Amino acid sequence: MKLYQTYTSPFPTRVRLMLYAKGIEAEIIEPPGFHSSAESKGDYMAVNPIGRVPTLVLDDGRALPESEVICEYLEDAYPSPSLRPADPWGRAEMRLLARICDIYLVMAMVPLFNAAGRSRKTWDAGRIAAALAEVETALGYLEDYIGEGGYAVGGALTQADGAIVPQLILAFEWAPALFGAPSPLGRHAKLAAYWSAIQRDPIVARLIAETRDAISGEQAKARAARAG
Ligand SMILES: N[C@@H](CCC(=O)N[C@@H](CS)C(=O)NCC(=O)O)C(=O)O
Repeated sequence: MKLYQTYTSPFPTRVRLMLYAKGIEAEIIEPPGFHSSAESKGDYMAVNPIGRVPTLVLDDGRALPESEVICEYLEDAYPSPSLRPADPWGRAEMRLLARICDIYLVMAMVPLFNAAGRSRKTWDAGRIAAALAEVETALGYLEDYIGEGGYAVGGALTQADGAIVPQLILAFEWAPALFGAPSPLGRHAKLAAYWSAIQRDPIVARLIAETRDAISGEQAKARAARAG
């Protein structure tokens, strides 16, 4: 099995949580030239015509895009240990939290991702402030529904943690640092308690460390490119 992905991206991180938690062996492949341009994605477009990461490729060559679909596939194909709550209501809560991330939080972040990819000289302060306000609203939705037992739902790791944690790295750390805004952490008490507790889970700690390393690596490359 192969996972095409990049370590800076939140969606593949959600899939790696499944691989690590279930002990599934997969070759991790970072498509060369991925984040630069559509043209530079080259052969990767044949693997995933949508042109996004992640893509899971099975040993027989079948390829599956879309992080949530991949996670559901892995859960069905490798049911133990389960990353779904046992009861229907818990499963609904897990899917709700993942959906809030995908629809509200990620969409709110898009203008910030776009700005990050462009020179600071082109940044529109009004647009950035509006996007940060949208992020704040979406974090409020997560605050309404996040579990209070140290995990997103109930007392154990589920797919919802995989959806939420990478987005919180971006919302709590990456965006405030890049755009010089105060971290939203202090404004969402339940999310702050979750953030502090979830980092004690060893699988989540590994994912966070991988993401932070990848983000600082990219930032160092960007600084070197600007300097040179
Ligand atoms: N809905 C997709 C979203 C995947 C996505 O947008 N991935 C980003 C990276 S986080 C991507 O590949 N963007 C295209 C690019 O960087 O060129 C999923 O859940 O897998």
